[in-house]
Amino acid sequence: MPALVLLGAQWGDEGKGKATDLLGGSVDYVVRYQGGNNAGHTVVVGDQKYALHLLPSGILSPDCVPVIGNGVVVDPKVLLSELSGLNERGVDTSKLLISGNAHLITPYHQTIDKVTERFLGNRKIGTTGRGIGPAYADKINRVGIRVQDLFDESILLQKVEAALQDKNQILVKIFNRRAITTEQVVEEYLDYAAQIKDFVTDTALVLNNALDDGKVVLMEGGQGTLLDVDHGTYPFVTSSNPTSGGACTGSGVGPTKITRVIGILKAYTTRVGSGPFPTELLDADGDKLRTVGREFGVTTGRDRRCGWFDAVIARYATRVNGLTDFFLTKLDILTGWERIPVCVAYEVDGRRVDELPYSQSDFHHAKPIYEYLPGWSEDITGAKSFDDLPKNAQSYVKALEEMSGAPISAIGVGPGRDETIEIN
Ligand code: 2SA
Ligand code: GDP
Ligand code: MG
Repeated sequence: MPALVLLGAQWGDEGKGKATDLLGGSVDYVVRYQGGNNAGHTVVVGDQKYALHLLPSGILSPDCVPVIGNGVVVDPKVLLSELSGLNERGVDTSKLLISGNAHLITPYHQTIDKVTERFLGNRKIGTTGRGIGPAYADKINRVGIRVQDLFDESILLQKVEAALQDKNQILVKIFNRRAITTEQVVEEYLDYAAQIKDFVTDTALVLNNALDDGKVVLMEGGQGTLLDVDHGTYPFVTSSNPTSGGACTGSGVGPTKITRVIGILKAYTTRVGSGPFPTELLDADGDKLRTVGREFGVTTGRDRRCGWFDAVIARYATRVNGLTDFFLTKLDILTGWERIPVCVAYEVDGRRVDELPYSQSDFHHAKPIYEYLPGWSEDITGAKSFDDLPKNAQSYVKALEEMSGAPISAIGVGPGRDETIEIN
């Protein structure tokens, strides 16, 4: 099994951190390929809970090499504080590798992210405010600063100066903010350079050599399919490609090396930030899902919007990612409902629609068409095999599998590593 991809099949927070950690013991490298510290991946090991933002979840598996790929945007301040936080808890982070081609997030990116949101008013995206979009904008606009630029002071100076020219115009003239000086940024970033130098390398070369040597590489997505800048609910998306194609561009590993693409799928649906969400529950049922499922942002602490499972989205994720299988997560959170609605299709302007509408307005108008599946009341957190699940929980899983277009190979029944049912 050479390279595999693990990604979010919905709007993020499906439980990717736990799934990556679960596979961590059997893989040699875990690679983040997009996003940055907007991500919040929770891993529970025994009685210890870790919230990872920029670091790949494989950092908690001692034999695994964690890699920050070229497709990631790196905030070095956050990186260093995340590393020291883990070190204080006894986690060895010395194996970390960071691509010299990854782009840097700077304080001006964060400022622009926050003030842009403010100016958008009720059209705001609901970003995490971490500077992700502005950093990717600079990358595409070819004025970004890369990790490798940190190690040549004169290049760093030139690049920061060039990048700040238009930023300062915008900050001062449009947003009425104080200008940022080149020296300020360079001084701060040279200090980070010294601290991260030993981690930086040509990660694409390392990964391809490892694959040639028969090693196993797991590429871990941040956010989710519907937050993808190309395939998601644009403009209410993040500024990168969490979908499987992004794993190739964001790591430098070609598609012919990938043999498995796992979609992490929550047994219901959540979303953070603005944008359409057909099965969203704005009532007591939504509050119940949020409370029981502890659906709060790992990075920002925001309430997550909650709703029922949406099979149209799951089928779409299967299609655009070429999924081989799903891990179904948080089935335990659905315990206690008499019947559970599942969205099987949409009604758009009086028509039944079975596929995700590509038109933004149609998706905004989409109303869920529900089927109602019988619920269960037994506690399932101790279930070790599929047969341990109550019959109605088994039927729920089977129904979701049939509707979603790919087999379910694991089921989460609790946040812990061992609270997982593997299906062979
Ligand atoms: P950004 O900051 O530019 O990436 O925001 C753009 C949209 O992407 C959404 N987004 C996320 N959605 C779910 N989870 C994310 N990570 C954190 C978590 C979120 C948090 O694990 O809980 O703590 O709020 C994540 N990161 C980005 C974001 O909500 C915008 O809709
Ligand atoms: P990620 O961004 O996809 O890694 O997911 P988050 O960490 O943001 O959110 C998922 C939350 O669900 C975390 O608190 C996990 O510990 C938790 N979790 C993951 N799988 C399960 C599960 O099967 N059952 C329960 N109850 N919690 C889970
Ligand atoms: Mg998350």
